[in-house]
Amino acid sequence: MEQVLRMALQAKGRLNEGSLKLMDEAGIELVIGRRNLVSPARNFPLEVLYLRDDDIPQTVAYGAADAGIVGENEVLEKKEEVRIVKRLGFSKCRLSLAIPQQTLYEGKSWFNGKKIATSYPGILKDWLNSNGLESEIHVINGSVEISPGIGLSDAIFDIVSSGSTLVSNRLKEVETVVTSEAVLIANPNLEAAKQAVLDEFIFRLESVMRAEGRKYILLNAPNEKISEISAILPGMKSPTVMPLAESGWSSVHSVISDRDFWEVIGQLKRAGAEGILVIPIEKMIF
Ligand code: PRT
Ligand code: ZN
Repeated sequence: MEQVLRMALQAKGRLNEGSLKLMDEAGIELVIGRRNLVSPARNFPLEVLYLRDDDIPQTVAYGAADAGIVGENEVLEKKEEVRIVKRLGFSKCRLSLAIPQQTLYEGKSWFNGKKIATSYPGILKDWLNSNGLESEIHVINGSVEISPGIGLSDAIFDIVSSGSTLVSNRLKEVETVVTSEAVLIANPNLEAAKQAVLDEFIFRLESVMRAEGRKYILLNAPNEKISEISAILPGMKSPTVMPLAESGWSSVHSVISDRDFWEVIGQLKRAGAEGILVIPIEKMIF
């Protein structure tokens, strides 16, 4: 019998939408809505268990779920025995130390003897130790950013994304301790059949992620210009070249990345390319 892989996802919050989008892009159709604790998939040997993000590392470490999607910050904080199998590129943020804007900051030793409010005492403690600093850690869950303003702490250690929460609380970021993004984690001792399901899931994710930021390009070129044009196009291998009905002309197909898109288009035009067509790519399978 085929093994069902149990995947823990955040029930609601910042990771939920991105996690469900990945399921969708991997072609996995979940049977029931997210209100239920468990949703089986209709067309893939997987079921989703909806949890609070804080509980995902432990659930995966204990094997109550086989895999999960969670912020790397939670994995680092909880120190549970899980494997990070893939970085997923969304929900990017950093864990930083911030102090009141008007305060003079001359380096890490500022934190000696200070009181720091955080929901991430584990990561903070490690950072303080590795820098030989001694501070008082005040653990609070939620609204960490208001604590210096109300006199509860001298500094905070919290998640920063755009930085606007810090600004509106008159704080400044002075040290970035770790960066984080959503990661796919797995139990370190998965049985082979479940590992095979996980591998297929990862293969599908990679096909989608590889396609992001790339475009398919088609253009027409006189035959004598094809080698020059091929040299401009990086592509997966060498470009596909097909003869056009009009003699002496060919159609050239390749893949280009968004990053150097306009530069490449300019070079192609100067090299004699015409009728350039650019189309989005959904998936790339190698
Ligand atoms: O209910 P549950 O426990 O599941 O959710 P939660 O409330 O604990 O977590 P949630 O949904 O807020 O965040 C889940 C994960 O998203 C985090 O663990 C991070 O990995 C990631 N993430 C990415 C963020 C942010 N960006 C973020 N900006 N998590 C929180 N924030 C908060 C931060 O705490 C601060 O209050 O947003 C504020 C800062 O944002 P900026 O843009 O103003 O800098
Ligand atoms: Zn949480």
